[in-house]
Formats: sequence, structure tokens, C-alpha cells
Amino acid sequence: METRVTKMLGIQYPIIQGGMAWVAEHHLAAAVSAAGGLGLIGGANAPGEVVREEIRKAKELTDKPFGVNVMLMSPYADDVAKVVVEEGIQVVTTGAGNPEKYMDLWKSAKIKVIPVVASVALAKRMEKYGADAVVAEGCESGGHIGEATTMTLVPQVKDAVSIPVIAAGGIGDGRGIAASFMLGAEAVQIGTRFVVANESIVHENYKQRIIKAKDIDSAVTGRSHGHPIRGLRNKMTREYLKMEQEGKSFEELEYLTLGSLRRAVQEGDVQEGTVMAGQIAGMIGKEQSCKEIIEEMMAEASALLK
Ligand code: TUI
Repeated sequence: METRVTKMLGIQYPIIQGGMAWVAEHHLAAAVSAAGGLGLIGGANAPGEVVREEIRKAKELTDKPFGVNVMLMSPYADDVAKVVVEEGIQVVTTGAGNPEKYMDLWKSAKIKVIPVVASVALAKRMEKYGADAVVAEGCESGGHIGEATTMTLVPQVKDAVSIPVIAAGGIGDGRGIAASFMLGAEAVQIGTRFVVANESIVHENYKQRIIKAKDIDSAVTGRSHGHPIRGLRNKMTREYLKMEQEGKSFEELEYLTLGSLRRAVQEGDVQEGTVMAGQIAGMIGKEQSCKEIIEEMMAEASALLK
């Protein structure tokens, strides 16, 4: 399944890993890249120097290319944008905003720039500003999401741009990959399934919460203040949604979630922490290595696309 994306990135399989905050650290990124996909280190809200360390540790684990996701709402986004250039990173994805102001810097460093978009408008704008591909991410995804579903967004983005489109949101097996290709994608971005990978450092409670999740177990918090986040239902999401209904302010809601993703990922507090995950969690049934995940998905997809 060679596509413009596999050729551009020098990867064996058309699979890129989501740049998940707190989850996408060097072990996971290196394992996905070593298995023939494109691993990513998630910059999230981390300072530039922390991201630099992660990049260096990933380089020790694999010779294969890997990328960095720059989370544009981070107060450290400017620093991370420079660190990726200094560390010779060849692929950058961006999320939760418009990366226009970094395009010149990255393009002059010959970095492949792949913004994650949730609308046709941003996809077109990114192409105009020199993006090499876009990830069209539907609202089935975990974490910060837009409004459109993957099924509706991917073909509309495909029709609107000439650069390759990578599908994301709700993809967790070979059927999802095959379906994405039918919609015009030339690769997929996978998040939730890699959260439960053996190489993922998230707390076992977090992995088990995903493994036990059912189809309708996720909820979207933050719609009232324009920053919707999808995660698995728990005490935190119930309280958050109740406070949103009561019209509580952004500050009060923010206070509730301060550090809550870290608490779930590192301490395993899956009741009061934030368990970001996509709607496909209901289909994910076991922990496997990144290599097993990728090879199983590719075998299924290849058989369907024959
Ligand atoms: O970025 C993501 N997913 C994320 S980022 C994240 S960390 C975080 N934590 C707390 C609050 C906010 C973020 C967790 N999950 N996915 C890519 C993505 N980007 N989804 C949607 C968007 C997006 C939305 C609106 C991109 C651009 C945009 O508008 C930009 C503009 O200026 O038009």
C-alpha cells in the first residue's frame, strides 16, 4: 500500500500515530516507527527542553524517522517549534489551531508539515501556506475535537485539496483503514489503539478503561466554552457536564480539569482524571505490541482493498 504519504515520509505502512498529550512519548513513538509506521512525540503542554529530551531519547531507540506533534494551544508552542528545527526533525504535525506563523521556519528547514484539521476551510488554507499533507480528523477522535465526523470530513477535504489527506478519528482496525482509503485518504492516523500498546507508558488502569469501554462510553466536555474534549465517561465528566449545564464559568471548569489528564495517564486515576479516548475504544479489546497492531491492521486492510 504505497501512497504519496508513505513515499514522502519514507515509511513502510500508511499509518501515523496520533500526537497524544502525555501518551505520545519516546517509547511509543520509537516503537511505532520501528514497526514501519510514523511514530510521533506529542509536544502537548511541555516546555521546549522537555520535548528536546524526548526527541533525543527516541533517537536512541530507533534509526527510523519519527515526527513531533506541536500542540498550538500550548504556552510553549513557539519554543517547541524551534526545538524541532534544531533537533533535525523531518516531520511535524500540528493540532488544536492554525500553524501558519511557523510555516516559513519549518519549510526553510525542509520539514514536512502536516497540520491536523477539522474543517475544509483550514485544510485549504494549509495547502495554500505550503502544507505537505493534512490530517482530516473527525470528531470520533479522543481529545480536542471539531464538529464533523470522519465519514463526512475526509471526502470533503479530499475534494478541496490536491495534497495528500490522512484520515483520523474512529479508525482502529483494517476495516477502518480500508474505509478511509475508499474516502480518498492516503494514510491514517491512529490514536486510541496505540494507547493500549505494550510500549505505551500509560497507567494500566487507563488501558483497562479503554479495553473495557463500550461503544457509547465516551462523552464530550467543554462544548460550552468552545474547546470540546472527548474522553471516557467517569466521575469527572459527569461533574463537568453538570457544571456546564449550570452555566459555570470557563475558569471554574478549567480548575476541575487542571492536571487531570496527567493524573489519569500517570497515576491511573480514571475516576477523577481525564481519560481521553476516541469512540473506537469500544472495539479495542486487548493490549498488543505496536508491531502486532500495525501488522494485524495492515493484513486486514490489504485483504479488503485487493
Ligand atoms: O489537537 C488535537 N487533539 C488534542 S490536543 C489535546 S491537548 C489539549 N488539552 C487541553 C485543552 C486543549 C488541548 C488533546 N487532544 N487534535 C487535532 C485537532 N485540531 N482537532 C481539532 C483541531 C482544530 C480545531 C480548530 C484545529 C484548528 C482549529 O481552528 C483553527 C483556526 O484558527 O481556525
